[in-house]
Amino acid sequence: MRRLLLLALVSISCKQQPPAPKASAGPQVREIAVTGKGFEPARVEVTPGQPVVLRFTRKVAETCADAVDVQGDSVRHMLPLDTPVEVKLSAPPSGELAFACPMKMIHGAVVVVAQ
Ligand SMILES: [Cu+2]
Repeated sequence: MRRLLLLALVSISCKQQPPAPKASAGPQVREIAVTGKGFEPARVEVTPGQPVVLRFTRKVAETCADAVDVQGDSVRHMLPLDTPVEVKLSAPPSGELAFACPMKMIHGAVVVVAQ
């Protein structure tokens, strides 16, 4: 009984602490396909201030999204058919980062969500 009570107290005190940043956690990888509908998903959620990898894979030949521009990244990333392309970035403290095809007709966003 005493041990159960102790466990309960430990779990309560753990919940009251602010979430500690996971130092050992790798980047947040988000898979994004380019299909006939555009980017899928068109919105991905990430944790503030953490490294992010957007892994784009173009799955259709007929699309104007054969490359992607990501806000805050000066490099245009070509998207060869069926080839995963990783775009590394750091999530801002809040807000969104837009991404789009070079003509800005097909777009999406990385949305920062506080945990
Ligand atoms: Cu386009």
